[in-house]
Amino acid sequence: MVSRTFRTRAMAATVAVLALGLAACGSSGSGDSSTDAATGGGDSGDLINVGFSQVGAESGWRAANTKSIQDTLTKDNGFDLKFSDAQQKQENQIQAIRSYIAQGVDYIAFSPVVESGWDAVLEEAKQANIPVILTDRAVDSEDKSLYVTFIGSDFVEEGKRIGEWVNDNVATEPINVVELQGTTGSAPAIDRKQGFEDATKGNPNVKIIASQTGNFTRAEGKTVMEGFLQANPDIDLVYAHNDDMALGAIEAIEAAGKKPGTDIKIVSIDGVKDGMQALADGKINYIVECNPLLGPDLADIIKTLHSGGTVEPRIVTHDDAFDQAAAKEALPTRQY
Ligand code: GYE
Repeated sequence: MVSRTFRTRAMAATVAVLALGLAACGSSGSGDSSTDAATGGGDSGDLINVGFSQVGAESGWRAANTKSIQDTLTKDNGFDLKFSDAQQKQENQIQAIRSYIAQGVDYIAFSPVVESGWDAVLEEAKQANIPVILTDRAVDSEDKSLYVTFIGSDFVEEGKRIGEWVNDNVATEPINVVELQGTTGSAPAIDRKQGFEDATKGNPNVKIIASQTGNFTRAEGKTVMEGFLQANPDIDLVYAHNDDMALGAIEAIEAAGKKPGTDIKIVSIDGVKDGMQALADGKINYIVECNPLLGPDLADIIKTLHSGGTVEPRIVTHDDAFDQAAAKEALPTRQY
């Protein structure tokens, strides 16, 4: 399959990058937008100019994703990366994309904070003949010619896998579920909700009694969970759309004098280190992974396009899933 080809090639690219990285130990920090602005692209020679607009720094997943992109799209690997953090605001992303268009970069890549409202700026990129690559999150534009490809996980599938695990392992008797949703309007929040509902709608034991956004952050996950606990004395399971909100929920549950993972079960998505540690510690019950290491695949896609090749319009990354025993086993060699 396409995704496997990319993974294999991406792994080869990673090895090459690592080797180069060792040789060029301490070379200039890519991704620092002020450094890039100062150098102005005038010294970039044959480097491929890429503008990347990141969602923000809302979670452990995002930190790992940013690191993967900055560690891979380096000068040593043939890239001049301009990187900006939109602080979870769509207007900041639109502004960053417009500035990349004005600078005449070769490629624009971005992870759209929400699904809607991108057509105008993507049309501007198209008019400027700058190919756009969506990483991690989708847009809902009808016009598929506005971007070359979308690389990232299948979020509906992630929610479905959580729902199936809940059906088999917890909802064998009636349960009250509270849901901590991701950022309102974002692809992973919409799709993970959908996938879970698809998997559990045929199970009369699953009752979702409350559902609210925690914006993918630990702090908001905690606050929303505190509200859920106050309003509902009888919660059996928390479905968190990411690990950070699950970790916030753990704090709220412990503060309320209950035992997370036992009195109230928790399932979440991502598989970042802190989440996996909580899973190994028995405070989370099941995690479906969402792989944030998209840098090597992104580099591979851009190099393919740059040498005149074509890529598939949708590239799905591979995700694992972990119960408590599997988390204990995986933790020592976990990369993020
Ligand atoms: O699950 C969450 C992050 O878009 C897949 O965004 C990503 C999600 C990830 O904030 O932790």
